[in-house]
Amino acid sequence: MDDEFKIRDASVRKVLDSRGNQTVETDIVLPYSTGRCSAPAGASTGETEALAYPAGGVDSSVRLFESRIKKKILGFDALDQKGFDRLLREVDGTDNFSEIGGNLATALSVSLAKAAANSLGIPLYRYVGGFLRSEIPKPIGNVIGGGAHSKNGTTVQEFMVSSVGKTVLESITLNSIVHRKIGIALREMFKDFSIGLGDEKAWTASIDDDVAIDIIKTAAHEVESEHKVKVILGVDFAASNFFDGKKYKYKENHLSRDEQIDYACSLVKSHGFYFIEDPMEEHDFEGFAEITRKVGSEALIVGDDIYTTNAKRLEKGIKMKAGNAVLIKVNQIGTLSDTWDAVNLATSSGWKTAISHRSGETTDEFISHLGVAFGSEFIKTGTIGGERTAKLNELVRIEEELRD
Ligand code: 2PG
Ligand code: MG
Repeated sequence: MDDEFKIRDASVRKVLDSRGNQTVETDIVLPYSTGRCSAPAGASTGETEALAYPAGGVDSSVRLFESRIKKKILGFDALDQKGFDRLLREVDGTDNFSEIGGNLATALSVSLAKAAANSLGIPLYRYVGGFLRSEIPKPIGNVIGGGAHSKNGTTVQEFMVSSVGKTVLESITLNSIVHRKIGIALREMFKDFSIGLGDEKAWTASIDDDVAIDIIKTAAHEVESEHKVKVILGVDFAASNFFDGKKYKYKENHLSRDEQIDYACSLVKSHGFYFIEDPMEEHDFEGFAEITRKVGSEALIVGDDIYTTNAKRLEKGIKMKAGNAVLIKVNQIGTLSDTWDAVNLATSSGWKTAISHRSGETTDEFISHLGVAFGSEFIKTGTIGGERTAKLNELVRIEEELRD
């Protein structure tokens, strides 16, 4: 091994995420470069995702890093990403990182890749994805919602838009114009009362989901006709959060499983939605399969909580045709190599991938690079707010580089 890639130092610190909660940030230091990554946090988490922190919280992760991890990784070859990720799994010893914390594993794993890329003098998307990658994922952002991301909002967690501009800058600008229009419409309805912003800076108001559907369609159509672009509509039901074991409980209606399937299909058939995430609770593979059979030829049926970026779970879903796309979040599984395995399996099986932020974010922009490296169809990362625009603006820079 070249000494140039030997880990010379490694450290962890506590920083804040966008909800004001502490999270971990790690530095991996090589002789001529450093890689730094801070981990995000979910609010609506899948049952099978990596545990963000061990029982003692962020402090436990920090202590474990100092006492058990640091000495093992010093001197390690930064080009051996798989070996490094395997080492993290060995030190942890569980299958969901409940010992050292999935967020510490995520931060270390991505820091290592960044350090190696920096030493080689290439951007992260090239290091992970190779030199032939040239597509930027379509940015899709949450503009109105509720669920676990805000009290008093819609039952459905996220209503999203993806404007298809000629450049990333045009697309993200138009997404934010849809966001602004929705704010104006809601203010009009509520005369300035009872509206606010959720964790991802999407609008939140005490309205029924069907009203939200009308509002987003109106705003999107206005932008389509004013700017002559297509605006793709998306939704993340995050359905596990309002399934009580028997019914899908909306504010007014309580839907049976079959009614929920029909409702999800109606968003595609009657309202033109294309991106349909987690329409059923996370154990209902068969429900996902039924929706895919019914509308999968005209829409993406995207699994998030059901797959948790886990290749094993995804294998089952692919066999059952329970979806045709998967949401990708590194800290659901804990390492870059495991994320790569899930992406590879999805892509080689003809499924699309959508790289995603978490509702609690930092300003780290690694998902913008990974979205390009993975050849993702979409990148889900909000429309406004510093921790969201950090990623969107990085896409603008990457597009500029790819063009040059
Ligand atoms: C989701 C994500 C991101 P969270 O459900 O897709 O929008 O939310 O990070 O809270 O899991
Ligand atoms: Mg989701």
